[in-house]
Amino acid sequence: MNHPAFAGNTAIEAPAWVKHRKLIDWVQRVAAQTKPARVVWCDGSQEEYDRLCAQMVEAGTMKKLNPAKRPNSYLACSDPSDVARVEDRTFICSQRREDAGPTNNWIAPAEMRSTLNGLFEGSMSGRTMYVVPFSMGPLGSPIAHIGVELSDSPYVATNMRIMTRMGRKVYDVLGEDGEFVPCVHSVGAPLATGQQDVPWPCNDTKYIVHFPETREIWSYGSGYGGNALLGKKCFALRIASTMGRDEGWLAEHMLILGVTSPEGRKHHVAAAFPSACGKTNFAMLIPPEGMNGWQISTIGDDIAWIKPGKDGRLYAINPEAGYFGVAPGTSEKTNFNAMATLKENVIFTNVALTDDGDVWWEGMTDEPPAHLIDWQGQDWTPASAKESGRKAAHPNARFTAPAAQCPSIDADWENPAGVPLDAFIFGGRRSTTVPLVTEARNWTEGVYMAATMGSETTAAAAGKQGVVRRDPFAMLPFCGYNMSDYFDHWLNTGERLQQLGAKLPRIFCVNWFRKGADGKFAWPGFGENMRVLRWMVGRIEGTARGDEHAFGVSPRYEDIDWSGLDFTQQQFDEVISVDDAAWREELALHAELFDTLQQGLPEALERTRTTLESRLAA
Ligand code: SAT
Ligand code: MN
Repeated sequence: MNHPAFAGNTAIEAPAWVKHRKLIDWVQRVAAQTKPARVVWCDGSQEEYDRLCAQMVEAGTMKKLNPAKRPNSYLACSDPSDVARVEDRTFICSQRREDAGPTNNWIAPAEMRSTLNGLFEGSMSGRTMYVVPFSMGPLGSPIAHIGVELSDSPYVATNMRIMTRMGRKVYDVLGEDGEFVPCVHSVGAPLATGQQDVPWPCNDTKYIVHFPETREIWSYGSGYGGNALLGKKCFALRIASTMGRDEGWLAEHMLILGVTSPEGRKHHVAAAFPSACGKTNFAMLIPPEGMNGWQISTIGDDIAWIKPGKDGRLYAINPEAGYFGVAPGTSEKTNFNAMATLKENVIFTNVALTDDGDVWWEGMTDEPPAHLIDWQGQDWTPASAKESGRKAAHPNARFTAPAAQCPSIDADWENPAGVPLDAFIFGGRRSTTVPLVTEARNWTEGVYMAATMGSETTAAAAGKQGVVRRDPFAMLPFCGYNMSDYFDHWLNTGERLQQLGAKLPRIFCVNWFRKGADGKFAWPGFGENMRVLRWMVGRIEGTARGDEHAFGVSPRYEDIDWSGLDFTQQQFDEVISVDDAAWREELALHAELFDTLQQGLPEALERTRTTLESRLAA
């Protein structure tokens, strides 16, 4: 075929710059099975990116946005059925069921391989298979790891170029026999000769499959986000968490930020919140009025790889190179830095298109535009929305943007050694019960807090929204092995570091989402979260005080810096109070969780639960 979109290295034969025999053999094997019409070996160049985008514009997958408004940016709208991660179709296929544990879907590897063999047979017919080499983490960093994704989706190839270090340079690191995680992805929509393609091919049958022992990923049927960009949740969390368990490090669903005091003292914090609970906003926080001189710098917004250094401290890198953030609710007010990051070179997915060729989503501006094309291609007006309740953007609409474009990006964000962590923060979305902030008394109680975290579900995963589910460490959908073993790994990591005489990061639990009797959020959140962060810094430095209660230490009203904010003691009580009756119920729910996780559950956690219960009774 002579189409310019297929220029470049389109033979199954590898280009000269690929010297890794096993990789080439694997590509040829997968091509023989999936039968693509052609194979493109991605080099990661701008020219290649532009070519693939142009091809998608022609195919109707993307629209090019008005270059005067949003240079070099695109809008992709997915099939209405393919808008979020599919947790019930996500599998951890370890040899032994116990190694996947009760929180993961498990199918025996042999059985799953036979299913996948059927599905992938000819699944790329009529399509192009892209060979996408990528590094999670700065190229060549001792904390980084390499993957190669074979995908029949140009949307995947282009998004991977933003989200990871993708392209030819990766082969230089790989050399002739370097290690990589093989990732195979097909949208599962083979094209017969002469058949007209659809803008967003996908399949009702979906399988997101991980083989932890052989460190392989196979994904079928979805073209969306975490289902298809396999470097992200599949590799950087599910497979990497297993690697971390085996090799003594941590792969976490955490943002990483630096916080610098007016005096210039800098600390680093990693924070775990479930999907669509504000990790990106927190990572890019701008301190509010009255807290001038404090500064937040962004290292990562979703995933942290954390390895112990020789000094016994924990060092974190962001394995990603871009942000795949939730668009709705993002505005100059809620996240100024994100809006600045989105000025150019962005792929938007499932947001609305304005009449002048730009994008819009709910919450971007106070006043919606008078007319839009919504994410499903329909005319949309504020009046029609009122009538039908239809959103202009899908609630899980996303932007894919290069991290380097973020104005608050930390000078050390690509430091191959990572940044030393001073604190971990864990937080869920809870309208009741959990106080604004609590510091754990010690590592074990902190691990307990993280393990028992609950959160109300969001649009980031398919399924019902707003129900509280336990989401240990915000890792429930992302832990690649038995959750109880994962808790054990955390407890052991703490113990090992303590034996080295290292100062462990402090552990805090936060909840920005408490609601008042009126059903409205009782805490202003966003930039005001700086006040909580400042208290944490005080705790790290040994200067901030608090009140000890059954679960740990929380600030009193006078322990928080309120300058520039009108927030009364009474309002504060509403977000910080610990209701004994509610907590007795909460502890009963923890017990239920522990029942499910019984097999291999560290005894220290059950012991902590009993201790908390008796403290509460006292
Ligand atoms: O779809 S993703 O997994 O990439 C985003 C998320 O759920 O956090
Ligand atoms: Mn996430």
